[in-house]
Amino acid sequence: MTYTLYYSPGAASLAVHWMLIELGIAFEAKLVSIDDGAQKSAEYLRLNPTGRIPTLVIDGKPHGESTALLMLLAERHSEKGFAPAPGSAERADYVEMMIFLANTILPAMRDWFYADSDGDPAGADAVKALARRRIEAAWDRLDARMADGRTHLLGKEPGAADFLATMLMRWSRNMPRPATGWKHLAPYIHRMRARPAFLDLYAREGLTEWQN
Ligand SMILES: N[C@@H](CCC(=O)N[C@@H](CS)C(=O)NCC(=O)O)C(=O)O
Repeated sequence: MTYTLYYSPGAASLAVHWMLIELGIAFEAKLVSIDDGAQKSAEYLRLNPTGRIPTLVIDGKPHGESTALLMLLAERHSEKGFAPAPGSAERADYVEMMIFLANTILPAMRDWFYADSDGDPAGADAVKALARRRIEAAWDRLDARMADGRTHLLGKEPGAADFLATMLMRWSRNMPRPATGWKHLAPYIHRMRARPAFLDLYAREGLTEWQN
């Protein structure tokens, strides 16, 4: 199995980069700097016509969508236990959580950060206000889930859902109400950020903000 990740520091590639490190498998990481607009280069668009990060080339074939990539990696390296096995009692919870993160929080985050450029700048404030409401409601929902004392979103063990959720929580760090302000999310975030692979990820991506 061969993997090449096209990433930009802190972008939606972060969860995939993190999980590749957690898996302890060989992969190549290629920087496509959003700050430099490299995601719109002809070379990158050939791999990912959406011009968005990430792309993961799996055995020679490029694929996008961070959530799908996490689910694929969990499936291809199932021995690591980053997703409950198909048919297991825990699988439904996992699928529901991944779709919630991908379908509710990711698009709201996109609206929060890209309202001006994806849409009409004149309506951006309204788009951002709705996005903020959706994101904060999502933190409420995840906080309520963690209130039973579980250490990770699906129970005791970390997995694909945690890498994705933590990345999304990180993106809220400069929002009016960052995820770290929720009672049960704060210790969860602290736990996820203490993982050696998270520190390794930060070193590889040159990130400094939002550490324990
Ligand atoms: N649904 C996609 C979202 C990808 C996305 O919006 N990536 C952002 C970075 S977080 C991006 O490429 N932004 C640059 C741009 O849109 O030009 C995923 O989860 O992979």
